[in-house]
Amino acid sequence: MSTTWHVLGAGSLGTLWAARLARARLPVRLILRDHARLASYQTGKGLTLVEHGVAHTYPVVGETSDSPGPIHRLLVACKAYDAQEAVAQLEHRLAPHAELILLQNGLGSQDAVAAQLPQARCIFASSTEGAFRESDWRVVFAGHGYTWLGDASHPTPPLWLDDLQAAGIPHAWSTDILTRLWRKLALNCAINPLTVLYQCRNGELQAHQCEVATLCAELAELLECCGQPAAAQDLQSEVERVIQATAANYSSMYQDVANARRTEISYLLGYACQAAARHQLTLPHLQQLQVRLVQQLSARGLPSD
Ligand code: NAD
Ligand code: KPL
Repeated sequence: MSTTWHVLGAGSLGTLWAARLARARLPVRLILRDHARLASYQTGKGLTLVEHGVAHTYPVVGETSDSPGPIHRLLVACKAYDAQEAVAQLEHRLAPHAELILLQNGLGSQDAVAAQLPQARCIFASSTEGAFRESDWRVVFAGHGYTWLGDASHPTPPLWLDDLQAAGIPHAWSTDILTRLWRKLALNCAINPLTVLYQCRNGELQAHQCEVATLCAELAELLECCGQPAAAQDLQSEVERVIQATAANYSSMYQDVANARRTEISYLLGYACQAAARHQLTLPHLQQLQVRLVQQLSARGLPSD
């Protein structure tokens, strides 16, 4: 019998993963915020995944953090700013050598969770898959992509990658997961804040090529300084390629702001600016970008952390 996958967070990515694991008949349990959410979930038939316009519902068992039973494998699928608290609520249930898979975007939350649980194995993930919640318990698989998983302190891949294979979750084990996360962070810093400030789709940043290039140069300097030279390589051309390839899309940060949701700024641009400060690196355009973004968020009544 395979180890049960506990999935923390019934949002977009949590549902996408839980539904595919359940589809492969792997044991999955979904951890919901509280008893009210659990009661609401239990009035339905399970989690619905819409893929290529076709909906399928999977009867995944729901629970809360105070349900009984140990957790051996936990997929943490909440936002970066919720990760520490969400994991703390489950600490009493974690088996001594539990494994956690951290799906959070950006950097900072993964190290915080790993420091909180020195006994556990924390595997970091970086995903290019895209999903959004159409309604409660119903998620649309919007963009097929790939998930890289890795453990910066332990290069051996876990055996459960076979479960991901069985579930049709495209993935690869990465021995340089931090480089991947830094690279993604740099891409997100060069694109997402500008889409919020100019209120535009990714493609419209082609009209701000100089600003994007200046930010890429500063981000590359930061990556070099942080010991991530591979993540700095050809950054500008990749940012331009992503802007072109996703021209019609609104960035995730744009969507968060448009829907009056808290952003993950502290784990993206905020993390980059803090790292620059730690290295006494002056990156005027990046720092100015953070000031402008914080002003914009505050003006909209959104948290700026
Ligand atoms: P989401 O907001 O859709 O889902 C997060 C869920 O976690 C919510 O349902 C929330 O209620 C739940 N949650 C928070 N705290 C909890 C707690 N203590 N107990 C139980 N549930 C709790 O977020 P998402 O879009 O799935 O994103 C999750 C992470 O994945 C983010 O860091 C995001 O940047 C990253 N990511 C998302 C996508 C995507 O397409 N959605 C793609 C790549 C990366
Ligand atoms: O990851 C993205 C996002 O919107 O968060 C892209 C498409 C790369 C834009 O930064």
